[in-house]
Amino acid sequence: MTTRGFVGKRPSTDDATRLPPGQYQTHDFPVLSKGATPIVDLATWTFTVNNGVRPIKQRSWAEFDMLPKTTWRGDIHCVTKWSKFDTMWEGVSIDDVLRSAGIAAPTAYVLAKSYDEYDTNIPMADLVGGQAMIATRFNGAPLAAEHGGPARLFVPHLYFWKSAKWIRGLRFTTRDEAGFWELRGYHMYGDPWREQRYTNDL
Ligand SMILES: Nc1nc2c(c(=O)[nH]1)N[C@H]1C(S)=C(S)[C@@H](COP(=O)(O)O)O[C@H]1N2
Ligand SMILES: [Mo]
Repeated sequence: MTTRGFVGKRPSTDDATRLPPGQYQTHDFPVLSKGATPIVDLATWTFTVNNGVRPIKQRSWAEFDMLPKTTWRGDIHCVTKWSKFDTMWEGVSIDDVLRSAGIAAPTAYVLAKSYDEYDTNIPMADLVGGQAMIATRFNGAPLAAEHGGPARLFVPHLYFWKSAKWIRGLRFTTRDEAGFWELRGYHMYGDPWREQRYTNDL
């Protein structure tokens, strides 16, 4: 048997099973933003939960920072085809955000709303049960501004555009309403394992 010099070009079997279809592994942390990084001041930062247009709970940074913290370690997948393994995140789980406010989800869908006017839709079922958090730290340090600091939504089982940076709140909606990228051809759900990149992907 001869080897053909491909050693090191293919991912190891272990890495290959961790890569969703069409993805490659990167060791960088690319920045993808629709515009400039907004200036978000902790002194005036608020996190608001809305039922439709009606605010039902608002927190300052000081209030938010007192909520119990959770950590998550694993892989993230961007629709532009990079995946990054073994990332570490810390923040407040959506379960704790709601529980501490005494809120039971009034509808089945959420629009995550951001300070740069970005938004993205996620079913409520994908935000609970420890699947998502409002992340404030990445790999042991405060989340950098270009990656969404001071706080971003983090939903690692969906493509990374669902993890809204510079989050300012969650809006419960009765229907599954398209957000910024979903209105521009991207998939309403965005499961990397089913390769749901674009609107008409099954
Ligand atoms: N508020 C906001 N959130 C956002 C975006 C954005 O432009 N604004 N871009 C999305 C996209 S398309 C991706 S792939 C990820 C990129 O996150 P990163 O810059 O930390 O890699 O953030 C998502 N969240
Ligand atoms: Mo993206």
